[in-house]
Amino acid sequence: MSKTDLYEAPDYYQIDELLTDEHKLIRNSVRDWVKMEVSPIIEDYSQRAEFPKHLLKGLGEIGAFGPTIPVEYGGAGLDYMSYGLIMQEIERGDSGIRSTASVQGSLVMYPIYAFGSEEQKKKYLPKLATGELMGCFGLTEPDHGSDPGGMVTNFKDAGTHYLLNGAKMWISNSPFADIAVVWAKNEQGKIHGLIVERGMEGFTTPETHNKWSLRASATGELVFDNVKVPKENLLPGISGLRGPLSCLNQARYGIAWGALGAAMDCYDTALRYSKQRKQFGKPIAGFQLQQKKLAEMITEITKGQLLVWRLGTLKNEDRATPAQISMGKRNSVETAIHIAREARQMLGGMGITGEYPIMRHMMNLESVITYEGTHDIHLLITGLDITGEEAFK
Ligand code: TGC
Ligand code: FAD
Repeated sequence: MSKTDLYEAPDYYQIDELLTDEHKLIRNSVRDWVKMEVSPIIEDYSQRAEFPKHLLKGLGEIGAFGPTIPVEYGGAGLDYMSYGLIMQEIERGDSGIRSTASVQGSLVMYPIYAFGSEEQKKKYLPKLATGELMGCFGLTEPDHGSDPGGMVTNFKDAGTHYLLNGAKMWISNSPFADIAVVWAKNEQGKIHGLIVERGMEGFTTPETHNKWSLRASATGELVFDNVKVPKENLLPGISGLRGPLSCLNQARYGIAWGALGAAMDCYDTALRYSKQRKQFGKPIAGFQLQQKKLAEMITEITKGQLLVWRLGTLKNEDRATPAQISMGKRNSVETAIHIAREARQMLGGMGITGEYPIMRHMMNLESVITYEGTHDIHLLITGLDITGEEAFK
């Protein structure tokens, strides 16, 4: 199997000129790391449905865990453009590896940083930043996915500690995570975040098998059977559904950039293949129908690149609204999944093999279009934002 990564990033509108030298340096170093560490092994791990755990240290070193968390807590202290570029490059390699980074940075480190006590920040953040400690985020339940406000996982005040009961499903990183940020209702029905540590009695994390998507990412459940959670593990700075949903803003922002990375890889692969592959005596790149596909791909990628660049600018100025971030996530993933499907066809039979990354991206993106809010939920978020009329319920 060929493992040489010939990737050349498309930049049709010279968007590089909108980036600072620091942004380009960060982007290029992550791009090199992905070529060296991810591309050579990812197909095999994906085929075996195994998470490449040995990448965790490197992900910590390139600043993928909590890029925007301040340096005093072990983060990289970078801006949101850098964060986006890091996610773009990692997902160019594989959505599952980007998932691991998204969960760690946006869904575990962010809530501890934004809503945690000083003790919690000092205890967890520096180790999460290096990957020495890994985390997961428990919001979704078997009966409450798009509607997380209906959750039934709950905790009671038991005097010296809280008693946690319930179950979470579809949790990225759960099978190996050391800690879980879990969202549960108190006796008054108010949602709070709790840090649950592996090893607490009654806490188990069974793995979910037989996935055809994100096969190189570990997914599982979180099961709480009368788990005694110390009171100091409650995140003191937030209550209500706004808590977990504000973490999703961070992760959805990263996906808006990341999914475009997967799209760029599919386009680049299809373009190169079409110039080399000959049928009827000439490269298939010379046929109008193949050119239409490529022309549409680069157009959608370019529109997406401009959208996430603008979103990054707004995010740096703390002006990006949840609805704008939602649109970015939806648009990039839809763009990517469509490009992956078209690119796969351009490779003919070769497109279904692991010789090329396209089919893996295509299958991965079926999860990405579902998690962090499904495509349809994001349409409804935009619908609500522009009409003022809620259509969820
Ligand atoms: P609703 O009544 O609209 O809102 C409840 C409270 O939350 C506030 N809010 C937000 N705050 C910050 N950011 C956002 N994006 C927010 N959206 C809403 C809202 O203002 C309100 O605040 P307050 O103070 O007035 O109480 O809530 P709803 O129950 O009607 O639901 C709305 C809906 C459907 C949009 C929302 O629940 C939703 O986004 N559903 C999708 C669920 C989802 O995205 N789950 C993701 C799980 S995590 C995951 O998938 C990780 S995958 C990771 C990986 O591997 O990469
Ligand atoms: P449902 O909510 O049951 O939706 C089913 C269908 O109904 C969808 O098409 C949806 O769009 C549609 N629908 C639902 N409500 C409406 C409505 N009001 N109007 C119109 N259509 C509607 N969750 C976590 O908490 N942490 C994680 O780390 C995590 N990682 C994940 C990893 C993977 C690989 C996957 C697949 C999921 C992960 N999730 C995680 C869960 C993910 O966020 C949910 O799958 C997602 O929010 C959708 O919930 P659901 O699967 O229950 O689908």
